[in-house]
Amino acid sequence: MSTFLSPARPGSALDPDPQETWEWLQAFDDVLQGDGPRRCADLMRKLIEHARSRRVTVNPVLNTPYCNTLSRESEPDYPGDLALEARITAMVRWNALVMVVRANQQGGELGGHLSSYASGADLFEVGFNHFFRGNLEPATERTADLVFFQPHSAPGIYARAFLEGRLTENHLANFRREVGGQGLSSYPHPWLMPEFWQFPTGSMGLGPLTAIYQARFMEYLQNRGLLNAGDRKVWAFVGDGEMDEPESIAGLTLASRENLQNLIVVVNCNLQRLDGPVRGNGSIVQELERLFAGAGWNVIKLLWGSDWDDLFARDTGNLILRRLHETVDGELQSYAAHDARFNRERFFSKYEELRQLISHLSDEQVDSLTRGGHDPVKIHAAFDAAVRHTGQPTVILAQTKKGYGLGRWAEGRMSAHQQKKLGSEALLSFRDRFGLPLSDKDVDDARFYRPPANSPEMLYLHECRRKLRGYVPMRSTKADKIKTPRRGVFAAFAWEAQTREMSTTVAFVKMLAGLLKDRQLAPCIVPIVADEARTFGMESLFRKVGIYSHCGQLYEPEDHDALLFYKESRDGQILQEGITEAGALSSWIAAGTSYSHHGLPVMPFYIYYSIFGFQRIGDLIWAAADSRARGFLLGATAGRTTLSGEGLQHQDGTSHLIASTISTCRAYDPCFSYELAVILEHGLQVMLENQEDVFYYLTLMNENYLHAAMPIGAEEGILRGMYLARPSTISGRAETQRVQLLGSGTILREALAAAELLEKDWCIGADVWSVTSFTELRRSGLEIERWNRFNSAQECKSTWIEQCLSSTTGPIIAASDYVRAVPDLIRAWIPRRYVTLGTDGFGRSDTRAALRRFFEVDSTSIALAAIGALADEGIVNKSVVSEFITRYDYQPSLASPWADRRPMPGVENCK
Ligand SMILES: Cc1ncc(C[n+]2csc(CCOP(=O)(O)OP(=O)(O)O)c2C)c(N)n1
Repeated sequence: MSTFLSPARPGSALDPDPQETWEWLQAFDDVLQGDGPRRCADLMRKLIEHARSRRVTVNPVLNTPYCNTLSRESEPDYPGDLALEARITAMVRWNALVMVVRANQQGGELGGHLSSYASGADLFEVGFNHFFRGNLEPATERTADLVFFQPHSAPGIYARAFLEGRLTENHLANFRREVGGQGLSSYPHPWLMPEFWQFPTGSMGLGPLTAIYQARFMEYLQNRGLLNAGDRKVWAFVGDGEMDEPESIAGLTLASRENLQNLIVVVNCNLQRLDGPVRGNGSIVQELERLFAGAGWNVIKLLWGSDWDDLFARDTGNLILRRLHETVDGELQSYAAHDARFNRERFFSKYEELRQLISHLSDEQVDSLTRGGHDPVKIHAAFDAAVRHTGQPTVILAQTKKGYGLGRWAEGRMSAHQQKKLGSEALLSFRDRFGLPLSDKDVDDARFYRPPANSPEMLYLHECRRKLRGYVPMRSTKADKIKTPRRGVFAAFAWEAQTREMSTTVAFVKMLAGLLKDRQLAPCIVPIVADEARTFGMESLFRKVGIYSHCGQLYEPEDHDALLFYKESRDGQILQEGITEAGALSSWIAAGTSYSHHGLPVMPFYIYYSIFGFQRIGDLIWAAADSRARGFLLGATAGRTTLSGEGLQHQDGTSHLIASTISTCRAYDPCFSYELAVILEHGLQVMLENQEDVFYYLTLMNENYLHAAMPIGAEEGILRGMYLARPSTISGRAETQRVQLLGSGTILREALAAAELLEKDWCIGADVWSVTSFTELRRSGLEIERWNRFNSAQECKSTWIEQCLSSTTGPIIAASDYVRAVPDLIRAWIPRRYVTLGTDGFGRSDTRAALRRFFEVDSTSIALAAIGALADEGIVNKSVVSEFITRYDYQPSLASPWADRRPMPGVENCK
């Protein structure tokens, strides 16, 4: 099972001098007896240092034996009434069980899980009765701990809230029946249950990662003097199988590096995941111990219940440990699934002395030997030690049984995770095992149970929560509104036409610097980068607002004599996360939900390479939306052709498409700095003054160009998604020879150039529309479409697209630096022939001009598409198209850029 095993008696074949070994061990035992464990540890440390100074290699030992870290002697007295708590836990277990069973009696389509909560129930209940602090209501100042619950344990959390009177029987009866109201969401979900759940943990791995960054953000706010976090804790309950997700372990060293003593992770080690054992052929507990200890965490192993204490004490030969270290998890799972006879025969009878050791125990006693995660006394001791521990984050590795209490139908079974239905025999057996006061008929009817309000259980339960200041989980949204500056204050430069070229990234950084001068807003701003600040020209902020470091700056920076030196400080404002987009986004979530968790609204601006956003960490962005996070995401170096030389892995052609799938994400692709300023001003107002639970995604480019002046009255269109940026300059000509060109982001400039070309060389009039957001246009289009469907008796409403385009003439050509599916998002509301151009296919490295020609989104390709559309309408002669193709040297025999794939059989490739 593990490399660790300390045999009691030296003298194995591998020991060349048993006598000498024995003398050393004897000497150690003498010190232990005389001077205690601390002295022993000191001596060991000195010995190892000595060995290393003599160049003797001693590999770090990161494992301890397979037993509890805390000794019986170190356990504090249990502060509660164990018998009452056991009865309360039994009731919660029952209601959780019945909730899932009833949901599945309706046909089995709703699903639900019994076994995860069954394994974690005792861990949660000790937390609820003695540790998890809540907020007093009404809460202005938050005092609550932040508790991340294992997602599949949701039924148990609902069942407790039912006992507490926070949920009704009707709620429980509607578990997983959310449509129509009164239902409970399958997993923790702040969007669906905004007054209850705080953290969406349903996607494995995101809970552990975001918990770490929540703990870190609390320290950040405290160090910046914005929050008095006191000794509030972040508790994260995660599955042992879940620890396989890369995100679960991505933040471990950050937590220890920053001494996050406010963080406690409890891994529910039931040794099983969905399909089978987590480490059938090894030991997940020992593996996680090495991992966390190596990452610098305080590790507490909570493996065995109090009834094992006596066995370990009598086991002077360490035979139990020896046997445990021979046992892999797959076998431990079998012991969980089988009865005392099996365990006695298979586990204890391997060595005669071991068999003897338990010979005084009856089968019932062997059967009831508990794992640490089911013993409230042991759990309390571990939680208490974790809460008191200073200087490090703590992980508690709690060994439990999956499906605990569900008997032979699920306990320790391979199929435990998928078990959703239990027959009446199983329910009766559960009632008897946990001594529930239910008649056979109650059991048969699968009735929920809540004792009378004045029962000792209910009085006790409420008293425990009163002492802990309120109920958990509970989500609050009370926070002050923040007055936000008008755009003239932070972006005065953006209104007039510019005389110097600039990228939208630089324009944004200038605006951010302007916002950081606003007295009221400035402290609330949280700039976040993942090691790309210099790429985006943000180094000027280093000196101005400083980079956050929990320990200040312990070195003189190489550039200390420069004006914009690399300044780290405890009250630094910038979160410089290093190369971890997942970590940076987790910080962004923590900041974006601060209004709820701390009653302190702040405004995060996370700027990153846009390709490494929705594509790389899209699931975290979903979690942000689920969390009702507010803030700005700035996808910089965006688009497929603006980044030119960087090539495929850096060129983003899809982020706007993915952004359109997240309903709280307002995505914009601005071209000119005035557009950016209007959107920023509005976004700040929406999120900080109106307190709407939305976030903004803005794409920024690094392409330098001259920025135009804002056309009068363009604001509304900028925000709605399109406005007329340039009316045709040809007037009085035949209105038929006219096209409407739609461009977005940097490709708007190509559309403007195409209009010039069409008008100058081909006598075709062109109006140019800046589409700041295809996604917002689509969203409002869908709304209006639905409204019209349901209100057919009334006059039809028209979409913004129709309002813009219906009085115009000519085919409509839209070009984008993203895949064509982005401009295609609005096809349904386009009143006439619509041709879309985009950057489908693989990207590649070249100059911007070459790339735009390659993807056919440059000005000539837009003009070609316009002429082609006019030809298709019969307005211009087809020969004009051929003439254009020849004049601009297009080679129609080349395959289309998106045909990097083989043609489908029978379909001729585009030629
Ligand atoms: C990212 C992701 N992948 C897969 C799943 C599906 N899933 C739900 S629970 C589960 C097993 C969980 O096992 P473990 O973490 O050990 O928790 P347990 O239920 O055993 O306590 C899986 C694979 C998911 N929810 N999220």
